[in-house]
Amino acid sequence: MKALILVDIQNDFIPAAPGKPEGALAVPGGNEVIEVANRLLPQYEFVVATQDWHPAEHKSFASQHPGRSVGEVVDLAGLDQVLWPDHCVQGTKGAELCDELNLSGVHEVVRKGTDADIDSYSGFFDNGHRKATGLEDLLKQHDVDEVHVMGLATDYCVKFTALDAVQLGFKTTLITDGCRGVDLQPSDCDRAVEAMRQTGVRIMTNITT
Ligand code: VGL
Ligand code: ZN
Repeated sequence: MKALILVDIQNDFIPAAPGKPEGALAVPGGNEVIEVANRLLPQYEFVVATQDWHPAEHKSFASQHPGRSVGEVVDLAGLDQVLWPDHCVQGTKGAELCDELNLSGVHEVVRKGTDADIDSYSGFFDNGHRKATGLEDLLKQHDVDEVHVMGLATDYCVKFTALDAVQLGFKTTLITDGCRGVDLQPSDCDRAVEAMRQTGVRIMTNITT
């Protein structure tokens, strides 16, 4: 079976709009993926949304590293860690999946990044591949052998979710028009798509399934 994975379509990744505050880690054009998701999700028998879900003192937050600022890289659990603004804090409005997302078409939500001491870009594992989130088991329970991946952000959580999906043996497609990225460095998103392609992710735009 084929599943759609919606990566981190949460308020904190969405730019300001009339009547809506800017998300804490707003991804340029992030709002534009919502209509793509809503158009596609009725076409899948199984839809999973991932949710970045950090404790308030998460070590990926620059605020937890005195003297450091957003965008700097530190060592965390032996891994390079980009420091982010506080975002997707458990229980906050910013951590909620976007209101405009048609949640009635989402069958399961998988939370990640819950351990304060390690980040989790992938929907499957933390960045050290130490603990699984349960997404792989969930997909296998539903006899999923193929996943289509879209959401935020192309160069972080979408990328690592798609790479892990391939590594776990799922036939994996990236829906590029359903993704937007951070581009902390110019072309990060282009490089992320290329890395996915080279690993075996099928790259598709304007998918109609
Ligand atoms: C993400 C940075 C930090 C993402 C999550 O969803 O791509 N990026 N946390
Ligand atoms: Zn995060």
